[in-house]
Amino acid sequence: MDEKRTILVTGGCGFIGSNFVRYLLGKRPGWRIINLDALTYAGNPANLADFKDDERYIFVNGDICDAALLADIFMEQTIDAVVHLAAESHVDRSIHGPMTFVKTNVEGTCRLLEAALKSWRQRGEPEDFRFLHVSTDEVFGSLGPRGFFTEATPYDPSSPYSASKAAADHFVRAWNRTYGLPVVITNCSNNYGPYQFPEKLIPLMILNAAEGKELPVYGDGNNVRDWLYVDDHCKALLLVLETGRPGRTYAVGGGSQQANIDVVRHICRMVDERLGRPEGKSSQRLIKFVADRPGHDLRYAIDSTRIRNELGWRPEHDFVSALSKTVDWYLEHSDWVDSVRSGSYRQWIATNYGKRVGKNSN
Ligand code: NAD
Ligand code: TDX
Repeated sequence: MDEKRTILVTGGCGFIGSNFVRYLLGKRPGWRIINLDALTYAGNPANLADFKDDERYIFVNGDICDAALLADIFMEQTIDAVVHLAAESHVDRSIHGPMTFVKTNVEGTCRLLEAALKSWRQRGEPEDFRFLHVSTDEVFGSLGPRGFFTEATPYDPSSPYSASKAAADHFVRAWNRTYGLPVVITNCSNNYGPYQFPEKLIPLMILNAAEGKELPVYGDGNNVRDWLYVDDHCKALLLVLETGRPGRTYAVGGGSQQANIDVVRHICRMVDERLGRPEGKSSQRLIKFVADRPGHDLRYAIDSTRIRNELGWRPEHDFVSALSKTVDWYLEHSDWVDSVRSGSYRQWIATNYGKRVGKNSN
């Protein structure tokens, strides 16, 4: 691919987006990145503050649903590829307020597809243009105790979040089949690492354990997720962007299935070690089993054979050591933590956990 490419990244101030922008600027120093982000509660420009004065990085504060803004961006810049990460991404929030998910994840994706298609056509349909849509394994619904998701697994989403991502995936594929837009789709498993908003399981549990607050585990804690370290995901995204086949889908998994309760126990042990808590005062005593998430998928696990065999990707981080690094990052970045836990964050914690009655783990 060209030495100098201009990439439009959406949602670059969020968790995966900010890790991806940092990864890309490091791996492809000749590229320019335009980061379009609406700065919802989940978006934080401080995640990329170190690139503020870097001429390769342009931040645009705006909404992917804003067709006029998208038209301006595609007119003013020659965009060689779009990496679409902007989304409402939290399942629990989608249960409390699904319509924002429909707006951003479905309408926003279609607006972006429309703008990309128009510009691609005006530029004579360059073959190396790519629209990389970043999706989730949650579109496939729930696995039982055995088996894996592959690219061929039928869609069966359970939550308003996953239904909105499934709809977006269908539209992206439709723009490829109907209009020929060179799209690629990734469906990945749960990510973890630095800069994840502390409403998601891993950062929430690290911070609550460190602060001596309850650790709310939904249901019996036996739901399983296939954890993918965010750097491994970024590596997969760049590989798919550069070498993925247009129209193709790639399933990306960490190969690291863990029951939620085991994840929480690992975190307790790691936080106890860091804070020098003796056994009798272990964070484990803070674990509370609380009312389950409605429609809670039992298990996700990905068979990544396609991306491994066709593109040569494999995850490099093992779960326990990358989790340990993640625990250190949160404990060492209390300024970042304080800045994202605003009044609206506290409001969310009250909304989601206020009515869940808990029982202790022992
Ligand atoms: P996040 O919630 O941390 O970040 C989302 C970003 O999108 C934020 O910066 C937010 O401000 C921005 N955004 C939201 N609505 C917008 C709008 N209308 N216009 C422009 N920007 C908007 O999400 P994340 O965890 O980084 O996830 C990124 C993508 O990866 C999402 O599409 C998500 O569905 C997908 N994904 C995430 C995971 C995971 O484990 N986090 C797993 C699989 C797939
Ligand atoms: O307080 C909690 N207690 C708990 O037991 C929270 C927040 C979560 N959980 C459970 C629910 C899930 O089984 O932990 C598991 C992980 O939950 P989340 O971190 O909310 O992630 P999940 O619902 O699995 O979705 C995530 O991975 C797939 C991302 O948020 C999605 O954007 C992505 O598509």
